[in-house]
Amino acid sequence: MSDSTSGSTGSKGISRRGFIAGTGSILGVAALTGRATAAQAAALPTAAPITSGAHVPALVIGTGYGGSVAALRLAQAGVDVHMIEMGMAWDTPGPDGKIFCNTREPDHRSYWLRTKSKAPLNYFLGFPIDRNISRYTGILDAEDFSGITVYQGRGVGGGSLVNGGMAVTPRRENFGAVLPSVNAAEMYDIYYPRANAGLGVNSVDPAWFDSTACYQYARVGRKHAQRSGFPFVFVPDVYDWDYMKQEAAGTVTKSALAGEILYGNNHGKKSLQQTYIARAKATGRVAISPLHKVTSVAPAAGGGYTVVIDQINTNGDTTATKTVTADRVFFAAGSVGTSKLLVKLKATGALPNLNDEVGKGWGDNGNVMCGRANHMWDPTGSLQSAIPCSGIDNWAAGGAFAEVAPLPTGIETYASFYLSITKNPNRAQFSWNAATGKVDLNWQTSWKQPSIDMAKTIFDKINSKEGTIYRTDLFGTYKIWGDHLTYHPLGGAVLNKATDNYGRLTGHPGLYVIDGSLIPGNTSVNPFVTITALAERNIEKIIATDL
Ligand code: FAE
Repeated sequence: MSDSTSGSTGSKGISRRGFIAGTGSILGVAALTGRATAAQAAALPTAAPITSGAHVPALVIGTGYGGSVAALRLAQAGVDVHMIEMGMAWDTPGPDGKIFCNTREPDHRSYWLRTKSKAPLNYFLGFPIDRNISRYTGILDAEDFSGITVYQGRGVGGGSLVNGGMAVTPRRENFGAVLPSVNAAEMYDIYYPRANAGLGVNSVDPAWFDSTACYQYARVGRKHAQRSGFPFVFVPDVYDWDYMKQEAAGTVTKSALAGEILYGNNHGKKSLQQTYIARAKATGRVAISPLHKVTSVAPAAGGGYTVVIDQINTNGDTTATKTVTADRVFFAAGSVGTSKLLVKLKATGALPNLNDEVGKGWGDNGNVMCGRANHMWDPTGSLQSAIPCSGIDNWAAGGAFAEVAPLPTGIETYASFYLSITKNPNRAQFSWNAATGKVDLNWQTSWKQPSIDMAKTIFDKINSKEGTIYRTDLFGTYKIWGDHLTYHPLGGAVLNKATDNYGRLTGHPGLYVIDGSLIPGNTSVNPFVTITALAERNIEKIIATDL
């Protein structure tokens, strides 16, 4: 399939019957939790990149969770879709035979257009650990704003390529604060189950967890949490736990047990490439153009939208600029990508009717990191699975949910490491800077203080009980808190504010937001299941009523 113009059913041709048929297949495939292998996914039909002058019924900007859900469901309803992705396809092994590099040996594949790595945990024993790399369109973008570095996945699959796969549905009693305008009963009865099935979410076998060396760090985390009276919870994941068992048994190539996570997993993890995107490609109606970056969307003279796209090479240079038209455009470039585009397009007059909510309501999901120094008799293990599987839930009492995170260094560190998600109330705004021609974000590092205070409700108590201290060597010299970053950007085009209650952008019919920018800054847990479930809800309504 080329640029999707060939399909017999344009977006305007969707009938109610076609939609119902599409829904039937949705329900059918939602029952599947198996995954395609990377090789199988790559073998599915791929399209030539989009050509200048093409007309597409539906153009999706970005291939993360929101974009993949939109593409699959539109295609199942008979709409031809073209997905535009600024990152690489990540379907071809490098000279070492692997598609992705591991966290211990980051090479050019690790970072998006950087000449030095920028690891989230960037010191060890007080020494900096970042290393020089050659500039390349690598998989992890550490995007710097004035007060925060926002980590994001780049490539076909978006954040699913680099994340820990922790697939957490928020507690129902917290949902009202997460998405106040959304019917919780529908979400918990229909869309969260659909999202969990579509993503292939599953849980660690508790008996194996109790016996395997690679989760000793999490068992130490459990012991310390429980001795201080905190609820310890297992967290579901999209990693294939049977594969991990085989890794531990030494019968398959190691991935989670070889430090693969932040720069991609070569085996075991069900990224979107193995789930939603594989199924979208299998419809024959979805084409993807990697290394293509959308720079403009504006109303077209004859209806629909004119979309301007830069094709880039692996050095980040523009090699071609293409102009296409689309009947409908779905913004799925992630919270930062979508917000930056919309703020720029409103300010520069390309989309003048967007409302003043665009760019507002951005939060960091309250992310803050810290480590604790354990006693010598409490080792956390030299072999650590890179896939976290547990957390400490002190949300109700202290406003913090802490992942018990790995430090997969390959050596004994005597450290417990945590990524806390906290109820941080601060919200930032994106704005257009005409002088630099860039979009700024006004987050301030000091706005993390509420997150630190909430995380301390857990770790001060554990330290006091265990007679232990915070590590001061992981984020600098004598620095306890990793308060300079987030993995979980959310908001910037908030549901029912910048858009209607289903993601339709105000003022420009046919434009939709369908990613993490709809969520107002916090999900109380790791966000991608909620992003996926909300996208499932919204696309169902859009297909039923707009097409
Ligand atoms: P996202 O997945 O970011 O996809 C957006 C896509 O759009 C990307 O592929 C971009 O390259 C592309 N793009 C951006 N701008 C353009 C443009 N102008 N033109 C073309 N393409 C563009 O968006 N969440 C969890 O729930 N559990 C976890 O365990 C977890 N761990 C994480 C670990 C790390 C290191 C990171 C970075 C994130 C983690 N997350 C986790 C967050 C999660 O990956 C994130 O919330 C989702 O990926 C966001 O999904 P979206 O669909 O909003």
